[in-house]
This record gives sequence, structure tokens and C-alpha cells, in this order.
Amino acid sequence: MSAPNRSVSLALAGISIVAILLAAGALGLVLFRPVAVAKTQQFDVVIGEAKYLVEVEGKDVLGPEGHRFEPPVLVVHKGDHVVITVKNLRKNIHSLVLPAFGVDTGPLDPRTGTAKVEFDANNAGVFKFFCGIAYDEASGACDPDHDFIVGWLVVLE
Ligand SMILES: [Cu+2]
Repeated sequence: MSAPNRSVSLALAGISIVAILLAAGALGLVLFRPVAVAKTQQFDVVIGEAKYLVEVEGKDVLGPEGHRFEPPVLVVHKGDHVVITVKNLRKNIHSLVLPAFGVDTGPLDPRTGTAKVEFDANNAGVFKFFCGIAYDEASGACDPDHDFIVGWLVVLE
């Protein structure tokens, strides 16, 4: 085989390899769609206070207070690493418990109690979190509206 023919053969071989790689890449894109890249999601959640309306003589006025998590809904993607800093702004002891991911801040002191919890959101779904401190007036643990101090973690697929 002469030198020019060898060059043509090498060129054809190179073109063939490139074509095969392009085809494999295109096939890969079809078979393995790009997925969202997991990342760290940080939230600041406070145990705060809501005011409710009551009707007095036909007018709506601000009535009793209730306790709540703010924000009450956290949205992440499956696989994200979630970091939540929880602060208790209220005058009694509260906590944040998220059983689905083994999270429990433990008791947070009134007004100043803060805790940071971390976990990997490895399951998609809607998961409830709540105050894990049972109401006990004598010891200043939680409040009479304990059962309503709830929030939701939404983990998207
Ligand atoms: Cu509480």
C-alpha cells in the first residue's frame, strides 16, 4: 500500500471513530436523561406566632394567637442535602421533629433556643414535621395549641 492510500485509510478510520462516538453520545442522551443535580438546601425556620381573626359584632378583629413554624412548607428535591436552622422565638419550650428523616432538635429554650439539623432527603413525598414537646403548663413546655404546630417537607422526585 502506498503512502497516500495509508493516509486515506487513517483518515477514514478517524472519521469512523468520531461517528461512533457521536452516535454513542446521542444514544446515551436518549437512554439517560439528565437529572437534577443534588445540592445543599438551607432553611431558617422559626417557631413563631400567628394571629387569628374573630368576628366581634359583625367585624373581623385580630383575636387569639397561635404558634406555627415559619415557613410552614419546605420544598426540596430528592437527593438534596437539607440543613435547617430552627429558632424558638416563643416564651415556652418547643422543638422540631421530622420522624421521616430521623430529625429532632430536642427542647429549644424560650426566645433564644436555636438548633441546626441536617439530613439527606432520600425519599420523595410529603412529610410532616411538628413540635415534639408535649404541652405541660407547669413546666413551661409547649402550649395548649401543641397539636396544631405542624409543617410540611415536600421532597420532589
Ligand atoms: Cu411546642
